[in-house]
Amino acid sequence: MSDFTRASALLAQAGHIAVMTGAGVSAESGIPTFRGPGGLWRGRDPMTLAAPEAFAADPGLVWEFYNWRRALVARAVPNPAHIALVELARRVPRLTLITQNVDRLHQRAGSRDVLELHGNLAEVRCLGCGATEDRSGESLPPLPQCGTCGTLVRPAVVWFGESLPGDVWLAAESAVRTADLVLVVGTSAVVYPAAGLIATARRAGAAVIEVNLEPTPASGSVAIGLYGKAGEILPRLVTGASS
Ligand code: BV8
Ligand code: ZN
Repeated sequence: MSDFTRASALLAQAGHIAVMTGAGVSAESGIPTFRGPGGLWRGRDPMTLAAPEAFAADPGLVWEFYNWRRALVARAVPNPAHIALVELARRVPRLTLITQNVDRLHQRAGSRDVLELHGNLAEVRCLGCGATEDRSGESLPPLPQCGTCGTLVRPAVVWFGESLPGDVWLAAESAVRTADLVLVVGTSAVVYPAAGLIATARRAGAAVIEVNLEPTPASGSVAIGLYGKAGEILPRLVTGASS
Protein backbone atom coordinates (compact mmCIF):
# COMPACT_ATOMS: atom_id res chain seq x y z
CA MET A 1 0.00 0.00 0.00
CA SER A 2 1.50 3.41 -0.94
CA ASP A 3 2.09 6.09 1.67
CA PHE A 4 -0.52 8.14 -0.11
CA THR A 5 -3.13 5.41 0.14
CA ARG A 6 -2.24 4.81 3.80
CA ALA A 7 -2.56 8.54 4.51
CA SER A 8 -5.91 8.72 2.74
CA ALA A 9 -7.17 5.77 4.76
CA LEU A 10 -6.06 7.40 8.03
CA LEU A 11 -7.94 10.59 7.09
CA ALA A 12 -11.05 8.64 6.14
CA GLN A 13 -11.24 6.80 9.47
CA ALA A 14 -10.18 9.68 11.74
CA GLY A 15 -12.68 10.99 14.30
CA HIS A 16 -10.80 14.19 15.14
CA ILE A 17 -8.09 15.62 12.89
CA ALA A 18 -5.88 18.45 14.10
CA VAL A 19 -4.19 20.29 11.23
CA MET A 20 -1.17 22.53 11.81
CA THR A 21 -0.06 24.72 8.92
CA GLY A 22 2.92 26.93 8.25
CA ALA A 23 3.99 29.31 5.51
CA GLY A 24 4.29 26.50 2.95
CA VAL A 25 0.49 26.23 2.72
CA SER A 26 0.39 29.83 1.43
CA ALA A 27 3.44 29.58 -0.85
CA GLU A 28 1.29 28.71 -3.89
CA SER A 29 -0.74 31.85 -3.20
CA GLY A 30 2.43 33.84 -3.82
CA ILE A 31 3.18 34.60 -0.17
CA PRO A 32 6.93 34.18 0.45
CA THR A 33 7.90 31.66 3.09
CA PHE A 34 10.42 32.54 5.78
CA ARG A 35 13.23 30.05 5.46
CA GLY A 36 12.96 28.48 2.04
CA PRO A 37 14.38 29.80 -1.24
CA GLY A 38 13.24 33.43 -1.63
CA GLY A 39 12.26 33.35 2.03
CA LEU A 40 11.61 36.49 4.02
CA TRP A 41 14.45 35.80 6.39
CA ARG A 42 16.95 35.20 3.58
CA GLY A 43 19.55 37.96 3.98
CA ARG A 44 17.59 39.45 6.86
CA ASP A 45 17.87 38.80 10.57
CA PRO A 46 14.32 38.20 11.78
CA MET A 47 15.26 39.78 15.10
CA THR A 48 15.73 43.11 13.32
CA LEU A 49 12.13 43.06 12.05
CA ALA A 50 9.94 40.57 13.96
CA ALA A 51 10.84 41.41 17.57
CA PRO A 52 9.60 44.03 20.07
CA GLU A 53 13.10 45.48 20.42
CA ALA A 54 13.23 46.09 16.66
CA PHE A 55 9.89 47.88 16.76
CA ALA A 56 10.96 50.01 19.72
CA ALA A 57 14.18 50.94 17.94
CA ASP A 58 12.68 51.73 14.55
CA PRO A 59 8.89 51.43 14.25
CA GLY A 60 9.01 52.97 10.77
CA LEU A 61 11.29 50.22 9.44
CA VAL A 62 9.19 47.48 11.01
CA TRP A 63 5.96 48.99 9.70
CA GLU A 64 7.51 49.25 6.23
CA PHE A 65 8.15 45.47 6.38
CA TYR A 66 4.66 44.68 7.64
CA ASN A 67 2.89 47.08 5.27
CA TRP A 68 4.73 45.41 2.39
CA ARG A 69 3.53 42.00 3.60
CA ARG A 70 -0.05 43.27 4.19
CA ALA A 71 -0.13 44.50 0.57
CA LEU A 72 1.11 41.10 -0.65
CA VAL A 73 -1.54 39.30 1.38
CA ALA A 74 -4.28 41.67 0.18
CA ARG A 75 -3.44 40.69 -3.43
CA ALA A 76 -3.18 36.97 -2.67
CA VAL A 77 -5.99 34.44 -2.98
CA PRO A 78 -6.38 31.10 -1.20
CA ASN A 79 -4.89 28.20 -3.17
CA PRO A 80 -6.07 24.56 -3.54
CA ALA A 81 -4.31 23.63 -0.29
CA HIS A 82 -6.42 26.08 1.73
CA ILE A 83 -9.55 24.98 -0.11
CA ALA A 84 -8.83 21.28 0.42
CA LEU A 85 -8.71 21.90 4.19
CA VAL A 86 -12.16 23.52 4.06
CA GLU A 87 -13.43 20.44 2.24
CA LEU A 88 -11.70 18.10 4.70
CA ALA A 89 -13.51 19.83 7.58
CA ARG A 90 -16.78 18.97 5.86
CA ARG A 91 -15.87 15.29 5.53
CA VAL A 92 -14.60 14.43 9.02
CA PRO A 93 -16.51 14.43 12.30
CA ARG A 94 -14.20 17.01 13.88
CA LEU A 95 -11.32 19.12 12.55
CA THR A 96 -9.26 21.71 14.43
CA LEU A 97 -7.22 24.03 12.23
CA ILE A 98 -4.12 25.49 13.87
CA THR A 99 -1.95 27.88 11.89
CA GLN A 100 1.34 29.67 12.40
CA ASN A 101 0.45 31.88 9.45
CA VAL A 102 -0.62 35.48 9.85
CA ASP A 103 -2.18 35.92 6.36
CA ARG A 104 -5.77 34.79 7.15
CA LEU A 105 -5.94 32.90 3.85
CA HIS A 106 -7.49 29.94 5.66
CA GLN A 107 -10.37 32.17 6.75
CA ARG A 108 -10.69 33.67 3.27
CA ALA A 109 -10.92 30.13 1.89
CA GLY A 110 -13.82 29.44 4.27
CA SER A 111 -12.16 27.78 7.27
CA ARG A 112 -13.76 28.73 10.58
CA ASP A 113 -12.50 28.86 14.17
CA VAL A 114 -8.89 29.01 12.99
CA LEU A 115 -6.40 28.96 15.86
CA GLU A 116 -3.84 31.66 14.96
CA LEU A 117 -0.80 30.85 17.09
CA HIS A 118 1.20 33.85 15.85
CA GLY A 119 -1.55 36.43 15.45
CA ASN A 120 -2.43 38.02 12.12
CA LEU A 121 -1.61 40.91 9.77
CA ALA A 122 -5.23 42.12 9.52
CA GLU A 123 -5.41 43.52 13.03
CA VAL A 124 -3.35 46.15 14.81
CA ARG A 125 -2.97 46.73 18.56
CA CYS A 126 -2.64 50.11 20.22
CA LEU A 127 0.46 50.72 22.36
CA GLY A 128 -1.55 53.26 24.33
CA CYS A 129 -5.05 52.02 25.13
CA GLY A 130 -4.48 48.41 24.05
CA ALA A 131 -7.42 48.43 21.62
CA THR A 132 -7.25 45.85 18.83
CA GLU A 133 -8.67 47.02 15.49
CA ASP A 134 -9.27 45.03 12.33
CA ARG A 135 -7.68 47.15 9.61
CA SER A 136 -7.81 44.44 6.90
CA GLY A 137 -8.28 45.81 3.39
CA GLU A 138 -6.76 49.15 4.36
CA SER A 139 -3.31 50.21 3.26
CA LEU A 140 -1.87 51.76 6.41
CA PRO A 141 0.33 54.87 6.66
CA PRO A 142 4.03 54.55 7.58
CA LEU A 143 3.27 54.96 11.30
CA PRO A 144 -0.40 54.00 11.80
CA GLN A 145 -2.32 55.36 14.77
CA CYS A 146 -5.08 54.06 16.97
CA GLY A 147 -8.60 55.07 15.88
CA THR A 148 -9.57 55.56 19.52
CA CYS A 149 -6.69 57.39 21.18
CA GLY A 150 -4.32 58.31 18.34
CA THR A 151 -1.32 56.46 19.79
CA LEU A 152 1.01 54.45 17.53
CA VAL A 153 -0.25 50.91 16.87
CA ARG A 154 1.71 47.69 16.19
CA PRO A 155 0.90 44.69 14.02
CA ALA A 156 -1.16 42.13 15.99
CA VAL A 157 1.40 39.38 15.37
CA VAL A 158 3.47 37.43 17.92
CA TRP A 159 7.09 38.52 17.63
CA PHE A 160 10.13 36.51 18.65
CA GLY A 161 10.48 36.56 22.42
CA GLU A 162 6.77 37.21 22.88
CA SER A 163 4.43 34.62 24.29
CA LEU A 164 1.65 33.18 22.20
CA PRO A 165 -1.96 34.13 23.02
CA GLY A 166 -2.72 31.93 26.05
CA ASP A 167 -6.23 30.86 25.10
CA VAL A 168 -5.20 30.00 21.55
CA TRP A 169 -2.20 28.03 22.77
CA LEU A 170 -4.26 26.02 25.25
CA ALA A 171 -6.85 25.22 22.58
CA ALA A 172 -4.14 24.09 20.16
CA GLU A 173 -2.44 21.91 22.78
CA SER A 174 -5.73 20.35 23.77
CA ALA A 175 -6.59 19.68 20.10
CA VAL A 176 -3.36 17.82 19.34
CA ARG A 177 -3.73 15.88 22.58
CA THR A 178 -7.23 14.66 21.72
CA ALA A 179 -6.90 14.25 17.96
CA ASP A 180 -6.37 10.77 16.58
CA LEU A 181 -4.64 12.22 13.55
CA VAL A 182 -2.43 15.31 13.16
CA LEU A 183 -1.74 16.68 9.69
CA VAL A 184 1.31 18.99 9.60
CA VAL A 185 1.44 21.03 6.39
CA GLY A 186 4.10 23.39 5.09
CA THR A 187 6.11 24.13 8.18
CA SER A 188 9.86 23.88 8.72
CA ALA A 189 9.10 22.87 12.32
CA VAL A 190 11.84 25.07 13.80
CA VAL A 191 9.79 27.73 15.61
CA TYR A 192 8.77 26.90 19.18
CA PRO A 193 6.52 26.42 21.00
CA ALA A 194 4.42 25.78 17.81
CA ALA A 195 6.72 23.03 16.54
CA GLY A 196 6.46 21.37 19.95
CA LEU A 197 2.83 20.52 19.19
CA ILE A 198 4.07 17.71 16.95
CA ALA A 199 5.87 15.93 19.79
CA THR A 200 2.88 16.58 22.07
CA ALA A 201 0.63 14.86 19.54
CA ARG A 202 2.97 11.88 19.28
CA ARG A 203 3.17 11.53 23.05
CA ALA A 204 -0.61 11.53 23.22
CA GLY A 205 -0.71 8.70 20.70
CA ALA A 206 -1.83 10.55 17.56
CA ALA A 207 -0.60 9.49 14.15
CA VAL A 208 1.18 12.38 12.42
CA ILE A 209 1.26 12.94 8.67
CA GLU A 210 3.68 15.54 7.30
CA VAL A 211 3.06 17.31 3.97
CA ASN A 212 6.03 19.38 2.81
CA LEU A 213 8.30 19.97 -0.16
CA GLU A 214 11.09 18.29 1.78
CA PRO A 215 11.81 16.52 5.07
CA THR A 216 12.02 18.66 8.22
CA PRO A 217 13.31 18.13 11.79
CA ALA A 218 9.89 16.65 12.52
CA SER A 219 10.11 14.02 9.78
CA GLY A 220 11.74 11.47 12.08
CA SER A 221 8.66 11.36 14.27
CA VAL A 222 5.87 11.28 11.70
CA ALA A 223 4.03 8.13 10.61
CA ILE A 224 3.82 9.20 6.98
CA GLY A 225 5.65 11.91 5.03
CA LEU A 226 4.17 13.08 1.72
CA TYR A 227 6.63 15.27 -0.16
CA GLY A 228 5.53 17.66 -2.85
CA LYS A 229 3.41 20.79 -3.16
CA ALA A 230 0.61 21.12 -0.62
CA GLY A 231 -1.63 22.57 -3.34
CA GLU A 232 -1.29 19.30 -5.25
CA ILE A 233 -1.12 16.75 -2.41
CA LEU A 234 -3.96 17.99 -0.17
CA PRO A 235 -6.74 18.02 -2.77
CA ARG A 236 -5.86 14.44 -3.80
CA LEU A 237 -5.56 13.37 -0.17
CA VAL A 238 -8.93 14.85 0.77
CA THR A 239 -10.90 13.50 -2.19
CA GLY A 240 -9.33 10.12 -1.51
CA ALA A 241 -10.54 10.45 2.10
CA SER A 242 -14.14 10.20 0.99
CA SER A 243 -13.75 6.51 0.06
C1 BV8 B 1 8.63 32.53 22.71
C2 BV8 B 1 4.95 36.20 13.41
C3 BV8 B 1 9.24 33.05 24.91
C4 BV8 B 1 5.56 37.46 12.98
C5 BV8 B 1 6.62 34.50 13.95
C6 BV8 B 1 16.57 28.64 20.41
C7 BV8 B 1 16.08 27.37 20.18
C8 BV8 B 1 14.72 27.11 20.14
C9 BV8 B 1 13.79 28.15 20.32
C10 BV8 B 1 14.29 29.41 20.54
C11 BV8 B 1 15.66 29.67 20.59
N1 BV8 B 1 15.81 30.99 20.79
C12 BV8 B 1 14.60 31.58 20.89
C13 BV8 B 1 13.65 30.62 20.75
C14 BV8 B 1 12.20 30.80 20.80
C15 BV8 B 1 11.69 31.31 19.46
C16 BV8 B 1 12.05 30.33 18.37
O1 BV8 B 1 11.43 29.30 18.24
N2 BV8 B 1 13.07 30.67 17.58
C17 BV8 B 1 13.50 29.75 16.53
C18 BV8 B 1 13.48 30.46 15.18
C19 BV8 B 1 14.92 29.29 16.88
N3 BV8 B 1 10.27 31.39 19.60
C20 BV8 B 1 9.71 32.52 20.06
O2 BV8 B 1 10.34 33.54 20.30
C21 BV8 B 1 8.24 32.44 20.35
N4 BV8 B 1 8.00 33.00 21.63
O3 BV8 B 1 9.28 31.52 22.72
O4 BV8 B 1 8.47 33.36 23.77
C22 BV8 B 1 8.34 33.24 26.03
C23 BV8 B 1 7.90 32.13 26.72
C24 BV8 B 1 7.07 32.33 27.80
C25 BV8 B 1 6.68 33.61 28.16
C26 BV8 B 1 7.13 34.70 27.42
C27 BV8 B 1 7.95 34.53 26.34
C28 BV8 B 1 7.45 33.26 19.34
C29 BV8 B 1 7.54 32.61 17.99
C30 BV8 B 1 6.65 33.36 17.01
C31 BV8 B 1 7.49 34.29 16.21
N5 BV8 B 1 6.66 34.90 15.19
N6 BV8 B 1 5.85 35.12 13.05
C32 BV8 B 1 5.69 37.53 11.48
O5 BV8 B 1 5.10 36.69 10.77
O6 BV8 B 1 6.40 38.41 11.04
S1 BV8 B 1 7.49 33.12 13.51
C33 BV8 B 1 7.52 32.83 11.84
O7 BV8 B 1 8.03 31.49 11.71
C34 BV8 B 1 6.16 32.78 11.15
O8 BV8 B 1 5.08 33.02 12.01
C35 BV8 B 1 6.04 31.35 10.71
O9 BV8 B 1 4.76 30.93 10.81
C36 BV8 B 1 6.91 30.67 11.68
C37 BV8 B 1 7.30 29.27 11.31
O10 BV8 B 1 7.79 29.29 9.99
P1 BV8 B 1 7.06 28.31 8.94
O11 BV8 B 1 5.62 28.63 8.91
O12 BV8 B 1 7.44 26.92 9.23
O13 BV8 B 1 7.68 28.82 7.59
P2 BV8 B 1 9.13 28.48 7.00
O14 BV8 B 1 9.41 29.44 5.92
O15 BV8 B 1 10.09 28.34 8.13
O16 BV8 B 1 8.95 27.02 6.37
C38 BV8 B 1 8.08 26.86 5.26
C39 BV8 B 1 7.99 25.37 5.04
O17 BV8 B 1 7.07 25.15 3.98
C40 BV8 B 1 9.30 24.74 4.61
O18 BV8 B 1 9.49 23.52 5.32
C41 BV8 B 1 9.12 24.48 3.10
O19 BV8 B 1 9.79 23.29 2.69
C42 BV8 B 1 7.63 24.26 3.02
N7 BV8 B 1 7.02 24.63 1.74
C43 BV8 B 1 7.32 25.67 0.94
N8 BV8 B 1 6.49 25.67 -0.14
C44 BV8 B 1 5.65 24.61 0.02
C45 BV8 B 1 5.98 23.93 1.21
N9 BV8 B 1 5.33 22.84 1.63
C46 BV8 B 1 4.33 22.38 0.85
N10 BV8 B 1 3.95 22.97 -0.30
C47 BV8 B 1 4.59 24.07 -0.75
N11 BV8 B 1 4.21 24.63 -1.92
ZN1 ZN C 1 -5.47 53.53 21.46
